Amino acid sequence: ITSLSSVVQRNPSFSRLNSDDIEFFRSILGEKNVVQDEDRLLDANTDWLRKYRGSSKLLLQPRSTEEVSQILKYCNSRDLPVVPQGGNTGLVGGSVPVFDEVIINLRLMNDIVSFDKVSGILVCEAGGILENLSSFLDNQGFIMPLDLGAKGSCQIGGNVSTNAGGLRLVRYGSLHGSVLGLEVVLADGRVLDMLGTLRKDNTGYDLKHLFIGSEGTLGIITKISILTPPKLPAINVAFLGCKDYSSCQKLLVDAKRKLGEILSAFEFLDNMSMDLVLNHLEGIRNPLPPTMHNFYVLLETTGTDESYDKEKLEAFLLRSMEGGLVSDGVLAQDINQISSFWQIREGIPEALMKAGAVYKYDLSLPVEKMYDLVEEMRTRLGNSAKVIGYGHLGDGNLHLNISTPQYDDAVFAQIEPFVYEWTSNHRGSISAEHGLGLMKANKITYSKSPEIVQIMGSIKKLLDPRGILNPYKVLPHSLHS
Ligand code: FAD
Ligand code: S2G
Ligand code: ZN
Repeated sequence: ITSLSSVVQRNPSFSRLNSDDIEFFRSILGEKNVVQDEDRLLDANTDWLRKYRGSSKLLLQPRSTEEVSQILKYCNSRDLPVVPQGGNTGLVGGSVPVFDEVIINLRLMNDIVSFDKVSGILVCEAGGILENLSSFLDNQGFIMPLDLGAKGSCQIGGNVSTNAGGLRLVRYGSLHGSVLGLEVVLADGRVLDMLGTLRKDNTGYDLKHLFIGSEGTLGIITKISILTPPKLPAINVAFLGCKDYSSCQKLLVDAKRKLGEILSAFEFLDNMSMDLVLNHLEGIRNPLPPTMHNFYVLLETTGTDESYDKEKLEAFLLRSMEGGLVSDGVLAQDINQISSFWQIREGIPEALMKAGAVYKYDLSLPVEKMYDLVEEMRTRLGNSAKVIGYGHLGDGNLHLNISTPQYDDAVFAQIEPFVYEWTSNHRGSISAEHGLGLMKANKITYSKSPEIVQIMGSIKKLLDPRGILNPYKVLPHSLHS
């Protein structure tokens, strides 16, 4: 657990919670949704990585936009800072308090407001869990336009707030494209109704985009309207072995060209990632014979015609093997095999947690350069740490993870600022999809110019003048009021 006081000082203009506050919150939320229970607070104060822990004394669970509005109006007038929280699966310390901020969790706001079966437009409350929304849509013949390993816990409000990428961005694009509208409550309690369900609406500045990826610092997202793709019948998944990284990268270029519109996921992992999963997770085995493949690719296609897609994919795999890009591979024969392939890829974060301490770097980099950083880190760290590389190769997103038995400042000093400087020198992004949170609040200038960061600060000041929304996160501490 990072000692937070070393990272940032508590803002002296913020008030401390008192018994009148508790009475007020009880008067609008009722007793049971004003949570002061120690165990539940410990859980809500600690992030998924168990790396960050706040000291909040209060967790609020509103049931409606109106209640969120009343809470924020009151907190704003009292200078009480808050942390909006969804599934608490964030990986940059953004979803838990730094000090005693009031936690506002939207888990009770999980209604489906409407679903249009013709357009596929879903309007739902922000507390809907991604997996539950996916099952609701599955019965309607649609799918969510994103999928990630945290689907069982993350909320769609958290996904929008972090502009989550995930496993299918290569096919369905970013939430900036699929989110059509938002309802957001501002720090002073005003409710912004931007909940449009139109594909096209060019009337003025499209403000909803400010809130997508704002990580709880500009407003609390309470409703989302999102375009959901139709569920297609033909899903095929291949698990491939490659001898080197350049083969993975060339395979990606080929797949985009030869599989074209049916390609729906292209994930890669190195053999160290595979070893971690095999060593730390039960019941998972390598689908390929253990001859050393240095890299693995999980390739998925989704289309309308099973035999056509299978034929296209088999021809592609055969050509790739003949061309030496693929040294071995297996095409899933049924849904169980498909999920066993996905379990390997989606199990890596959990395997890393079981292996000990982990330093995570979620980077966008030019695909041809991406793995050079993993190799440079291995050279820098020698055998003081395990360095693995995996991620969404299809959209140029590397998950560089450095695993040690426990957190170690000497290792940390070898990693930062080197990783950020390397990324910046290669014109990459120091946060591809996880956001900046607390972990990278002071690192934003590795990927954004000071002028741009200043304008972000002005927008933050305009929307949250007292700075009560998720303080100490995203923007450099010098910019927080
Ligand atoms: P939380 O963690 O609760 O909060 C995240 C941020 O959003 C915080 O800053 C919080 O203040 C803010 N927030 C939450 N709800 C709201 C709201 N309603 N209004 C305003 N602000 C809000 N991320 C990816 O992008 N791609 C992946 O592939 C991916 N895989 C993952 C796999 C695992 C196993 C795990 C544990 C995490 C993974 N993540 C991934 C990270 C995480 O799941 C995402 O960032 C997710 O979008 C967070 O959703 P959440 O509901 O848990 O939000
Ligand atoms: C994933 C999870 C975070 C990590 O699995 O796609 O986003 O680096 C990641 O383990
Ligand atoms: Zn990811």
